[in-house]
Amino acid sequence: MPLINLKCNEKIPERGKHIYIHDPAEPVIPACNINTIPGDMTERGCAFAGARGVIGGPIADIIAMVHAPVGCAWYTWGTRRHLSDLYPWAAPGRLTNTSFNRRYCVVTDMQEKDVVFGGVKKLKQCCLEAVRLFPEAKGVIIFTTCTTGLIGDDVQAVAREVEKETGLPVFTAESPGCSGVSQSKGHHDFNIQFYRQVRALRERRPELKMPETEKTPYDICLIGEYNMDWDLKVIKPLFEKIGVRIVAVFTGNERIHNLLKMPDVKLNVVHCQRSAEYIAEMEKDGYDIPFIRCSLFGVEQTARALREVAAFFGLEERAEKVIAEETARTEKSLAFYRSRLAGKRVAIYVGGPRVWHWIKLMEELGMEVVAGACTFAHEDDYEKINARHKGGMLVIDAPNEFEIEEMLMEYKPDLFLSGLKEKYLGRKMGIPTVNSHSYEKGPYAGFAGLINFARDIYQGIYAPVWRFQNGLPSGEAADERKEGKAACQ
Ligand code: CFM
Repeated sequence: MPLINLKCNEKIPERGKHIYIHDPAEPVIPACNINTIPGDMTERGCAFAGARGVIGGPIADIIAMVHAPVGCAWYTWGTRRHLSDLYPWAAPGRLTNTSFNRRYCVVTDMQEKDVVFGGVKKLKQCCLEAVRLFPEAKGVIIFTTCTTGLIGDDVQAVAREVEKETGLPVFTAESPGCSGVSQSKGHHDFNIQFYRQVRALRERRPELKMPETEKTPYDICLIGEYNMDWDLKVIKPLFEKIGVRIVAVFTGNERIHNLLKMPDVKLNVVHCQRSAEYIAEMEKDGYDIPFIRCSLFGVEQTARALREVAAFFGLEERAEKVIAEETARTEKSLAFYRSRLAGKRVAIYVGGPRVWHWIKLMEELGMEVVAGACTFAHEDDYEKINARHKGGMLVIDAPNEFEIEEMLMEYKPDLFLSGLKEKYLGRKMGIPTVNSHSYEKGPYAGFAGLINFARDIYQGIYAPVWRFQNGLPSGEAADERKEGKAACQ
């Protein structure tokens, strides 16, 4: 079936071109990555959120200087967990003194007079003050937002001055909130600007490149992996066991001096292909570094990723051994969850990629994705969804809250993989939710992560609280859950 529209869109029929039911015989790519229709209560974020929150923010040892009125910085606080500090056991020896990065948000606090007369002086002062306050910082990234973007402060000039005075590398990420249709624009902006600035910095200061003597033939960079709830704790050892070395992760909990070595690797492995394939493309053009796309969720996809990377380096044998060991261990733990989750119907609402990352994973657990919504997906994300799903799934591009509600009412899923905002909607309707952005108790990636994911889904669906459910939305799913409750008490 091609495009459809939902009942709630009676007043905005244009939304119809964003919604379809996937039919493999007649795959549809909906309208996407375009302006929000005026009056549509979109759930999208701004371009700055994409640059600061998603990509720049996870770098462990830089000061993320937000050049903006204070409200923009507030948005950066608490949006993700304070990873560096809370879980030092996760990567021993790598995480000292980095807690400032997640514990504080640093902002120039632009006032009316700064907007009228320009904020560059204040920005420089703030950068110098922040470097003084956080001596452990190894670099600075200055982010502009709508206000400073519109008044046209020359933040690049300030960056050069601060770099000169402090000796630290100072980057700029100019991606004002209003510069694109969603946070996706901020991903793109950050990729392009960071690539160019790293390139220029390496030319100005060649000592920052990786010395030839330190290079190995098995060096890779993991691109588009942001270490949600310590996903890297399970991902890194897998690659290390097959014999490759991860020189840098763009950008999950990575240190800036490693990111400056990105052009020194032999292969890029791209996980989130929405937010970071841009930089892999640029490295391919600029430095001749090939890249491989992968999904590191679920047994089948993780195994395929390891196989493809191993094949590139001629490490197939080691990879097969790792895959066999890990699969056997995972299967053992999964048997129970599979028996409890078989046949459950799932709705997913995330940024985009995790819909296609997880279709196969849900199948591995015996469940079926019946509906998926993406905040900022592009054409290639919908191509990937269509390629992975067998058909019959409702797909919504850039949904508004009413559409999410209708999706849940109509499809009555047994599980809603959602974000922090929408989970309340799901729970009020009696539908269990699992936080699909920063997880409940992760990591969820790789083999070991799948077991955590299955456990959290199981605990959600079979939580005793559903006993008090008042029948919304009633039906089989709720009855099954009632039975399940009895079983787990
Ligand atoms: Fe990539 Fe991500 Fe995602 Fe994303 Fe995100 Fe995310 Fe996401 Mo939340 S980088 S596009 S902007 S996979 S934060 S780790 S879970 S919406 S689908």
